[in-house]
Amino acid sequence: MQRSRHGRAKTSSYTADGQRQPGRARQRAYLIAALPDGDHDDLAELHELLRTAGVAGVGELIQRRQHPHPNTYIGPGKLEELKADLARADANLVACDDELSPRQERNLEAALGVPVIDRTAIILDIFASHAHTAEGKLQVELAQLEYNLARMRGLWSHLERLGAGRIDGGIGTRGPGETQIETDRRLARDRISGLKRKLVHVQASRSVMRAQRERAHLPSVALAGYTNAGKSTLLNALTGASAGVGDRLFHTLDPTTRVLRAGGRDYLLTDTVGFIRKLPHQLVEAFGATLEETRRADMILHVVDASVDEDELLEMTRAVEDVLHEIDADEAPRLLVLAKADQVGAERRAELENRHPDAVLVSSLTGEGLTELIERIEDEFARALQEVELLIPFDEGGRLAELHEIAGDLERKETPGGVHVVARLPASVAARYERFMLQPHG
Ligand SMILES: Nc1nc2c(ncn2[C@@H]2O[C@H](COP(=O)(O)OP(=O)(O)OP(=O)(O)O)[C@@H](O)[C@H]2O)c(=O)[nH]1
Ligand SMILES: [Mg+2]
Repeated sequence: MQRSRHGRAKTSSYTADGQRQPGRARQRAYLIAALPDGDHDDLAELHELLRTAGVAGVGELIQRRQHPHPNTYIGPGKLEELKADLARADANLVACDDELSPRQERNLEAALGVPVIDRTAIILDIFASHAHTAEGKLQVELAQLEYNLARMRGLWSHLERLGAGRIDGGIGTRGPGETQIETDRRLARDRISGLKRKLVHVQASRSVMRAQRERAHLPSVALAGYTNAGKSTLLNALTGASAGVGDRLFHTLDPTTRVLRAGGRDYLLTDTVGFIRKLPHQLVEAFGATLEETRRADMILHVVDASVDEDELLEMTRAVEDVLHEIDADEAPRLLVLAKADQVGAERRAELENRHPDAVLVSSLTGEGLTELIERIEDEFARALQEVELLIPFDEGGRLAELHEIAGDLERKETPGGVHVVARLPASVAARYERFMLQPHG
């Protein structure tokens, strides 16, 4: 797995429920996972997530079991072993590679005597510290609240039972515990609906921008892919933009759109949030509007870091495909872009060509493959273009300007009845020009 060790993210630490507490002593995490036999996953990615969150990994334990233990995630025997390991490594935190049920989390904490955080809480925390725009912050807070609401339910359920059992019916049944639960939940739900309202408001302005772009009918291309694959760097290399780049996970959260000019035609290229294995569903839901950019694209460039080995590459591409499917971005044509070619040796290069014959190998650093990538984008759209012959009356001058913008170079000739134009248009756009059509071409 390609992992660079330089560049440390800012330090943050956690309370048991995944809330970040800046300024506290640095956290030393022990990493745990329960994996079935034959699962070759390792904890490198969890290490990288923790590094991005500013937490040190000081040891790891992988238990082989078909399913995680329902009460304690790892089995009771291993739990004892882990407790001794924690003391030896002087760990003050346990980080689990899966999302834990509230019960598992509570039991683990009770047994181990240190805070336990799960993969979802870590990812949410990273998102929270990388969110800059109003929309990004609101989306992350919404995801965190949804996550906490589920924990709250679990956390309080034993108190509820306690309250109900203590006094059977009548006045006083609603003990302080239960009242508190309901208050907390109501507050959380109120906050969630408040956030959703604010988000609708914030997103309205972005959809105005999108509507303007769509009116221009420029073909749109979205960069999608695993986090840290090199999407933002590629956007910069292709368009001369200066989108933020960083060797840390989830550097980009907010979409950036730039114009890519190729073959006399403009394309809109959008870079957006990266994906990861086991991407928390709360984030997928909360980031619905951001992911919309990918869903609405006419074409998707699936960017993958080609400097990793084939198994890892397949796993990352599969994780991305799963999310694309989950957000209904299945329909647009997809092109696999193997990034960071400068990090790939001759042997692996041959293997990549062999295993991914349709993909394009590029390096944003050396510029290798970028011309071919642009050609492939042009080809993809050219295939979907339809040649039309139009007669635009002189009093519809606006139409001509619009056509220019959509179709780039036009073949045009002034005739007594108007401007005679031959243009290659996307089918959807061609339909809008039907009344000017002289004869459709194939
Ligand atoms: N050697 C090499 N490194 C690259 C290349 N492209 C990107 N990188 C590095 O890979 C890291 C991640 O690049 P980004 O462009 O931020 O990746 P991203 O896919 O936008 O990542 P997120 O926004 O975090 O999801 C940075 O350290 C880049 O400098 C490349 O072509 N060659
Ligand atoms: Mg990025």
